[in-house]
Amino acid sequence: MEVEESYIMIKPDGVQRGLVGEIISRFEKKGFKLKGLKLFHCPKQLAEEHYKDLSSKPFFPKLITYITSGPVVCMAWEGVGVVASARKLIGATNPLQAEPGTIRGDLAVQTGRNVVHGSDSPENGKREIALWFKEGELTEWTPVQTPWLVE
Ligand code: YYY
Ligand code: MG
Repeated sequence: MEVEESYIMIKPDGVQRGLVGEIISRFEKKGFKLKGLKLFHCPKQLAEEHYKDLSSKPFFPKLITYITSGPVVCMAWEGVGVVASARKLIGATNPLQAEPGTIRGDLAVQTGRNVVHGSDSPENGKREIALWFKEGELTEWTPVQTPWLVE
């Protein structure tokens, strides 16, 4: 398995509902490395670029209104297999179908308020991190726990 990067974002409902610490903690405890973190109220243009693959969907306008309705928490996480693993930690798109123990399964009820985003491929992880973070906003570092997580 490769070291990959995933763009994880706590959506405006997660921020407003006070779930920031809870959500960050799940990725931290799993053992991934945080490389970038900021609170950010995103402009419509950026939200549209981020979700451009969904621009023809009927829910697209509502999705853009939701994502731009308040600050989000933008994160870049790195680790072996982080993209697929983060998607498992997040759970199914529809929170009512998400397994208990996942973020959406435990903390949300509606697809249109599903509290968190996670990249769906390593390529999109890179693309989304480059989209949401400016040069100098990402930090390279070695957590002391690394040798206790990776052989
Ligand atoms: O990757 P994931 O977030 O699980 O789902 P996507 O199919 O990429 O859709 C992105 C985003 O769009 C989803 O998290 C909520 C919203 N959405 C919606 O509001 N209604 C749908 N029927 C499908 C998706
Ligand atoms: Mg997606």
